[in-house]
Amino acid sequence: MGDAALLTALAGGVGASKLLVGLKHVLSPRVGTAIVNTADDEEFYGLHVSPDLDSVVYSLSGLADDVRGWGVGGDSFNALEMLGRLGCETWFKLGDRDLAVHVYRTMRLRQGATLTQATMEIAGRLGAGWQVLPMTDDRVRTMVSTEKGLMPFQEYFVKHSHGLRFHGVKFEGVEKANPTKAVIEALEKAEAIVICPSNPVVSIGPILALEGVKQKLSTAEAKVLAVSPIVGGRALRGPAADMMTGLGLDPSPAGVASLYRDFLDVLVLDSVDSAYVDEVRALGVKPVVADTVMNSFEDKVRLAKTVVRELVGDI
Ligand code: FO1
Repeated sequence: MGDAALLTALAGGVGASKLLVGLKHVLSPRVGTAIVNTADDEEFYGLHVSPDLDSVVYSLSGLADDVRGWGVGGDSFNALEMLGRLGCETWFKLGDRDLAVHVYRTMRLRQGATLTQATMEIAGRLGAGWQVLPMTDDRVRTMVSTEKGLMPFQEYFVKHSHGLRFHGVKFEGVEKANPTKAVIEALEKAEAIVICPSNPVVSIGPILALEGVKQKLSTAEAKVLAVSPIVGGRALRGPAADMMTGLGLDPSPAGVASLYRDFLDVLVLDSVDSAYVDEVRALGVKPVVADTVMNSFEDKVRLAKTVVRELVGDI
């Protein structure tokens, strides 16, 4: 890969962040780009919260809480406790340091900065070391249809612990939203494209739903590789498998490959799913079997090495 290390990754939050930490390490000192889902963004206490952008930035900066996977490691929750005493709902656990980032982002947006500018400032100042790009500067909102009606993603995911029956999903505002110029450029100039092991429906889905993104992926000269977020019929975290089933897809690497088949060259699937290699190959996608569960830093680096080797040969 050239000096500019033009690897572009499509990312959601927690699952993506783990692989990105490995990729950053393997590609260092070259700098990659992460295009991140913002359809999970929500407003709390008047502040613009971007959970996936923050999970990616905190992880790349070495600030993430490794156990929870979201928020800042070792954070305190004094402000949240006080907000509770003031009668506010506190089901979304915003830590004190995390809150400072939301204050900064909201301040910059009110000053007229775009979400892209605010994110580049936050990522730069916290030391992410990679280019982190929101998928759009426009507002797109994931709304989940459940037995209790339609609700914003964070309400479904956190307040109801993704325990409600999933009927479907829509990305409000996506028809009018555009990927940013920086996003299009990162896809056009990429020498390799990675789709991180994030929920294909609600994390990668909104990025792919933006006008022009799928077309850029299918016409890209760069190889496109995805890591399956489904292992042994289940998502490692969150409701990806239930959502795939709800949408009539097989919750398996083959289901993931069929969702991405229009532009996907390679799918990395876990060793426990090696029985799916023929089905994946039949979809025109090259299967690569590896250990994809990332618990330790070594796991993240090992998987990242497999990914980079597949994309660009020996490193
Ligand atoms: N996820 C939870 O399951 N519970 C929380 O209380 C929670 C708080 C939170 C605060 C800041 C942040 O950036 C992320 C947070 N997340 C929390 C994660 C987030 O809801 C999801 O991981 C993503 O939106 C799904 O990709």
